[in-house]
Amino acid sequence: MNKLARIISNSNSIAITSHIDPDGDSIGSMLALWSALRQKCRNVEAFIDDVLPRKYDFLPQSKYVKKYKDVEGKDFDLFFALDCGNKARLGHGAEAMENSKIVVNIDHHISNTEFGDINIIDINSSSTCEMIYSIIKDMGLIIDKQIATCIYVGIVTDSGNFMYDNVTEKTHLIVADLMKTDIAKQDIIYNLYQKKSINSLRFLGYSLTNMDVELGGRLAIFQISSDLLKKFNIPGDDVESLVNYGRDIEGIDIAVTMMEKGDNKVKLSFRSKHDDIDVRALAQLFNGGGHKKASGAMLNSTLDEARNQVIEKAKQFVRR
Ligand SMILES: [Mn+2]
Repeated sequence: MNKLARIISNSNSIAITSHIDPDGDSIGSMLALWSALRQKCRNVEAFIDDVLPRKYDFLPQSKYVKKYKDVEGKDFDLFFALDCGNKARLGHGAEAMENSKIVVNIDHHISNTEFGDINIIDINSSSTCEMIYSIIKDMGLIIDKQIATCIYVGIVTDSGNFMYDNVTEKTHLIVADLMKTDIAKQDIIYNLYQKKSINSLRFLGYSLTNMDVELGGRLAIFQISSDLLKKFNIPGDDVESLVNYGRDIEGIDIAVTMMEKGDNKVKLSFRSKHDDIDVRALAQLFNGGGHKKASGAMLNSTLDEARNQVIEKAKQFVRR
C-alpha cells in the first residue's frame, strides 16, 4: 500500500477505467477512486468504453466519466483497471492501458488474469468497492459523502443486497462507516430499484412467461433476441436482473440469460445458488469467467446454437 501511495504521488497523469457492460460496482469503484485521487492529483481521468447506464446518472460525479474516444492516444503515468477479470472486459480501454507506464489491476473476481504490473486481487471481497474503501482509507484520503455514496452503490448491487456468500462482517462494518457520512440511503435505493419503467416490467412479465426449463427442471433459460429488446425499448442492463428470477425458483440449479448482441454474438449470464454448483467453471467452458454463483461469457453464435451448447455443457453441472 505504501508502494501504491508512492506511485500515485509520482504520477502526473492517472486514468481509471472499469469494464464494459457497466454495473453498480464498476461505476461505483471508478467514481469513488476518481474522487479520492483528485484530493492528491488534478490530472485524473475516469473513462469507460461503453454507455453509462441511466440508472447511475444520479451519482454526482457521473457527469465527469469520459468515453474511450476522449482519452484515445493519450499516455498515462498510471492506469487503474477496476473490477475487470481480464483485458477483454476493458473494451478499447485495453489500448489506453498499453500506452500507460504502470498498470494497477484491482478486482475481486477469482478468474482475474493478473494482467497488471501491480495486481490487488481479493476474491473474498464482496465487491471492488469494498477494496477501494480500504485502499482510500489506507492512503489516508478522506471518504466524504459523495465517495461513500459510490462505494455504497457498488457494495449493495454486487452483494445482491447483502444476500451473497461474499458478504462478511467486514462488509457490514464498512457500510456502517459509510453511513456515518450521512449518505442518502433511501434516495440511493430509489434510484437503483424504484424508478423502473413500465416497459421494463412488461419485459419482465413477457420473459417470465416465455422462460424455458430444461434438464428435468434444473436449468432455467431466458432467450432475449435483439428484436425483443427493440420491441420493449429497454436498455441492456434491464436484462441483467432477469436471470436472478430463474435462479430463485425452487429446484432450479442454474439459470441462464442468453442475450443477442448484434452480429452473431450472444452474451451469456449464469447464476446458481448452491455451493456445489459452480457456474464460473461452466462459463469457462465458453471462455468466460466470474464468480462461483454468478458468471458470464460471450459467444460467437446464433441464439439457437447458444441454447444447444449451454444445455449440453450444463448437463454435467446440475444435480441429478
Ligand atoms: Mn464487482
